[in-house]
Amino acid sequence: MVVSLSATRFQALALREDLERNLELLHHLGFAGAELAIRNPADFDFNTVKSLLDRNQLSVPALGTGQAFVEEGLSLTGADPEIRRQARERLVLHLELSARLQSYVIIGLIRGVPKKEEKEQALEFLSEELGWLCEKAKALGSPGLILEPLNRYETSIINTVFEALDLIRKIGAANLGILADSFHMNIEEKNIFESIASASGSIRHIHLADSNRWPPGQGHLDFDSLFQTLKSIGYQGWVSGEYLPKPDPEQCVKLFADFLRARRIIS
Ligand code: LER
Ligand code: MN
Repeated sequence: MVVSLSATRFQALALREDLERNLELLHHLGFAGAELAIRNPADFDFNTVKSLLDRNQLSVPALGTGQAFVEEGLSLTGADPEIRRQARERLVLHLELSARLQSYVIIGLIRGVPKKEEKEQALEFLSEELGWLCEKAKALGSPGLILEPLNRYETSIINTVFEALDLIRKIGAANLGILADSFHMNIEEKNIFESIASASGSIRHIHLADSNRWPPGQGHLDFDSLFQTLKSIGYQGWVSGEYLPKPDPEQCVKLFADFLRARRIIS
């Protein structure tokens, strides 16, 4: 499950703020990991967070970074070089933390939301910044970065798995992969399963939400075919719940745990 360490305007987050209580809930329900959404790693004491994770036997597969854009406007493609510099600097803090926790660093909304006429330039900035960050990740001992295609209502660049693959090939860094989110894919992909299969070597992490961004099982996405596809490509990574707190924050996590348990994804 994705867990935010602080309050945020980003809505598709069932669990936020009370980290101690949220991690206990996840442990109690049988989850093996907590994906941490962190606006600024400098705001948290590593040892405190790590001891809560250890106490609840939770790994951290990935770190979310989008709140730095949503709350502060930091963007890798901002027209202002100072904004790009601050975004890069912030992501270095995420990379340092990711090296300590052995998690991927997510490139979602931190890539920014360029206007139509800025798109071409923005893709050049993104390519340059990601190339630099991938080198930095390697030097720091981080597992690397994962680029998340987001639907067209959230950003104007990298909406599909193919566009992500294309950029990754151009950058040519082995430690840059894809985070595939079922909610975004349902809006943008011609065929979710074919897209996943075509990017099999690059898919490093999965976000699960149903068609309406409620927990899996509460909409009309075909998750059994999705899991079958992941199995067929030999996917060894995590699947992480990122959805709206519906019907309410605790109930939706319980529903998701039952959904995963029925498919033997958690025990
Ligand atoms: C985040 O993982 C996500 O899916 C987006 O909608 C916002 O970054
Ligand atoms: Mn997502």
